[in-house]
Amino acid sequence: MLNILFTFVFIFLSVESIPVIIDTDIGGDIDDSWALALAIKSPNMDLKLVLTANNDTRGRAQIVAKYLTIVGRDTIPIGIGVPTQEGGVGPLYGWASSYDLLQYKGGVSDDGVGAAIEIIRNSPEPVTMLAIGPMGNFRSILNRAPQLASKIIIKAMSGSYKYCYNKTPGPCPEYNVAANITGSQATYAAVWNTSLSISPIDIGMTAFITGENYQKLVNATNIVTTTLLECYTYWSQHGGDGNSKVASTTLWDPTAAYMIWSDSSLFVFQNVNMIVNSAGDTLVASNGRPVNVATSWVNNGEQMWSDLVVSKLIGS
Ligand SMILES: [Ca+2]
Repeated sequence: MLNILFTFVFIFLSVESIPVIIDTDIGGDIDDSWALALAIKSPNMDLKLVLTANNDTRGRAQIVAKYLTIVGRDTIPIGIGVPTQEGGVGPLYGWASSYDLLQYKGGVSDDGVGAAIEIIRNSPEPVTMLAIGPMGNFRSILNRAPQLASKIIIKAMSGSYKYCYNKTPGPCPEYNVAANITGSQATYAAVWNTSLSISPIDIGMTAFITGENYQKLVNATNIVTTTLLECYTYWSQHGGDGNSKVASTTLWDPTAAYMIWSDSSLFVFQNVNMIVNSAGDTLVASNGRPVNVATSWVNNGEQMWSDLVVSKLIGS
């Protein structure tokens, strides 16, 4: 009887969902939109907040709000993160520029970092943050509520390990790190609930969906995926890249989302100590904090990952 009870409890716990905050610079590259769609399609990710990062964070929130409204997930709160530098949103902004944030049902917090802090403080369990933009909001959380770091788990698209862009030998300043070096330095140096997990350039540079697999997405009829492809088409025609009829662009950010919705078995990990130097390089260094680095794919991992992403996105 006790065994049956334990089995029941185990099954119950294993399907329990993970509280997640997405920290995104959606609107610049289209891969954030893919990560958001995948998060919505992942029942084990309990989305507590979508927090926008870098540059015009209010404009980015308009994109999130329009997307979540169309796909019927407009009960998820949105937080406007710390704006940085001069600079706009990127090629996707026009798609949502007329969206009125006051209309958003789930509520938009002008102090997005404050909203994140409240959610983490009130959560009975650690909160996982999907970090897919420059890390200014993380630095702000550390400044405003340093005691909460022990309740935060971070899965990030960040850094460069052995390879830089175009498979040139690395490391080098990866975009998210280089766009906010002090934010990344603070994030890599902090003591979180568990070691920072990163999916660096080494992984993302070969993450694509092409061929027959991509055509399954073109033919998909569910609103999450049709709206994602609508965004991709708009983005590619307004200064972005790629051809939304043929293939995805490089799916950097969804590789970090994969570390939350799956067991990460398609990645080979190494635990190393890392620092972020003043140029934005992510360097192995004995005085760094431990980082769980996805260093490479398992054999045929990219193809299996593409299959997984597609099956998620064509599901009802
Ligand atoms: Ca991003």
